[in-house]
Amino acid sequence: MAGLSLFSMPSSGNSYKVRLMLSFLGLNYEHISCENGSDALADAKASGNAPMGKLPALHLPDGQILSESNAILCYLAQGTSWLPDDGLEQARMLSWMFFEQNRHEPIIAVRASLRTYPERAHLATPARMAELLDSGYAVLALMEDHLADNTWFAGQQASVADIALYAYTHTAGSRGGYDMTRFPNISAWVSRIAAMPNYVGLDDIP
Ligand SMILES: N[C@@H](CCC(=O)N[C@@H](CS)C(=O)NCC(=O)O)C(=O)O
Repeated sequence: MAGLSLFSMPSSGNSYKVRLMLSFLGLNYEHISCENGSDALADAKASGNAPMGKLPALHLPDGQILSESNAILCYLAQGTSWLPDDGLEQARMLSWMFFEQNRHEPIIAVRASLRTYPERAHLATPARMAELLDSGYAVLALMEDHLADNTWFAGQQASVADIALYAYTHTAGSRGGYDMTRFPNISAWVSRIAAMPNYVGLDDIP
C-alpha cells in the first residue's frame, strides 16, 4: 500500500496503535507529527486533515481519510493474520476492542494523561486519582484473568485486539502509576508483543 500518510500525536497511545500496526505490517508511510497543544494539531483540525477532530487520521492513497484508531487497525489488518478469519474469533476480537475504548482507555489513559500533560494537572485531584486507580485495577484484573488461560486476546495468535490493548497497557505503570507487579500475566503478554519482529516503541517516531 503505497502513499499512506498518518497524522499522529507522538505521545498518544491511540496514535501509537497505528504506528505499531504499520510497522508490524512493514508498510511505509509519511508521518505528520501533531503533538498535543501544537500549531500542527490545530492546523490538522482546521484544514480537514483530522475530520473527526481527533488523531490518529490515516490518509489513504486515493485521498480518503480514516479516523478512529481501532477502525484503522481493522482496515490495515485486512487479509493478514492480525484479523481472524473465523467469525466468532473476529467478534471476540471486536469485543476486546470495544472494551478498550469504553472501559480501558477512559480510565488507564486518562490517569496517565493527568500525570503527563501539565495543562491537565489541575484535574488530578487526590479523589479523582484514587478513583481512577481503583477502577483501573478492576479493568486490568479482567485482562489478567483472560491471560491466565489465553496467550492472546482473540484466537490463537496476536490480533489487532492485542495492539489496541497494548498501547495504553504497556505504559500503565510508568505513565499511569499502576503497580503492574500485581499482573504477571499482563507483564508476560507485554513482553511477548515487544519481542515480535518489527516492533517499535511509543517513542520511536518515524
Ligand atoms: N476514539 C479515538 C480517540 C482519539 C483521541 O482522543 N485522540 C486524542 C489524542 S489521544 C486527540 O486527538 N486529542 C486532540 C484534541 O482533542 O485536541 C481513537 O481511538 O482514535
